[in-house]
Order: sequence, then structure tokens, then C-alpha cells
Amino acid sequence: MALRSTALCSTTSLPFRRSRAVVLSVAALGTVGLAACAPPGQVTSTDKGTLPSVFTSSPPPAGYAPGGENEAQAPVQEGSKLTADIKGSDGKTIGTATFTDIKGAIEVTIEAKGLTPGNHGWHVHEKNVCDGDFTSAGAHLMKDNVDVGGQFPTLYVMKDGTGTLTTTTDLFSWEDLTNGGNGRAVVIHDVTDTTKRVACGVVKE
Ligand SMILES: [Cu+2]
Repeated sequence: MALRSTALCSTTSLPFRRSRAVVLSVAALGTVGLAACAPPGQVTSTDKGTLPSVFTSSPPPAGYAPGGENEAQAPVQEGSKLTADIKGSDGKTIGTATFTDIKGAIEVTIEAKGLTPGNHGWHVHEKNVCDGDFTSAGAHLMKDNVDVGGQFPTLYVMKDGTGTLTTTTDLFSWEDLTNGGNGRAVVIHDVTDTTKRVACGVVKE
């Protein structure tokens, strides 16, 4: 029986049937041969690690709530984004700031155009208002009496007036930025007169 089963699934075994010694040794290996004869894509019942990892016809374990309370208890989801439509003093959009919640930090990307070439200071200001000369945005975002909104590398604007920058900070939290849903403001300053605010955008979802 063992020889027949082996022969059925191994074309190379046929020539060896002429030799009794080989036939006997093949027969002795019959069990092994059978195990190796499972068709491609199928596994034998003795294989380990083939138990299904998903819930099938059985009810889910107690406490498992897909899309329910398990997710509601999750902290701020990594990858959340906030954006600011940055406008010049004439009210026209000149760029975008995108804030992304990454693990333990915030990534900021600024893309701007139509700015004076050179290095522009820019900051997260405390108030979510961009009116007039943008003093409405208030001072830099502070935390525990530390200026946490003003510590970013400058935005270098090229001769064509465009500038991009991506940086990260862990000086303030995602909650500091969202401000209870009110947001903050991104302010870009003038190249030469750093007290002058040339562009502003409210950070929002
Ligand atoms: Cu500023």
C-alpha cells in the first residue's frame, strides 16, 4: 500500500520498481512519502500553525467589540492631520501648512509661494485669528512659560518666491495644537523686519 501510494504521487519512483532493494527502501519510507505528497496548496492534518486566525462560525470572544468601545478608547490616532490655509495681507492664499501627528511628535510641512526670497521666520501663534496685519494671532504659543511655538527652523524662500520646509517638534502636544477644536495660527514673518507679519493661516481640521 505504501509503495502504491508513493508511486501515485511520484513519477520518479517508477524506474526504481525494478530493484527489489530499492522498492523495499521506498516502502519503508512510505509514510514520509505520503506526507510529502499533499497537493500544492493543501496541508496535511498534522501540520501545525494552520489554525484560522479569524473568527469564523464561532461567536466572538466576550469583550471583543469591532468598531465599538475598543476604538472609542483609543488615544489620538497617529497620522491625524491639521492644515492651515496661509494667506497674505491681501487675503489671497500663498501656501499651506500641514501638521501630522506622528509617534510622540508633530511633523510640520510648509509650502509657500509668492514670498520675498530669503529666510522667513515663522511660528505657531496662540490665537486662531488672522485679521488685518495679523497681530490678531497674538504671541507665540507658550507652554509652562516656555516659547514652544517659536522654535522652528526658518523657511527659506528661493528666488522664484517658493519655499518648502518639513520639520518636527515635540515641544508641544497635539492637544496644544488643536486647542479644544479652536486651533492656533501659523504666522510667517518678513525677511528683514522680523516683527512684521506677512502671512497667516488658522490651523484647523
Ligand atoms: Cu511669529
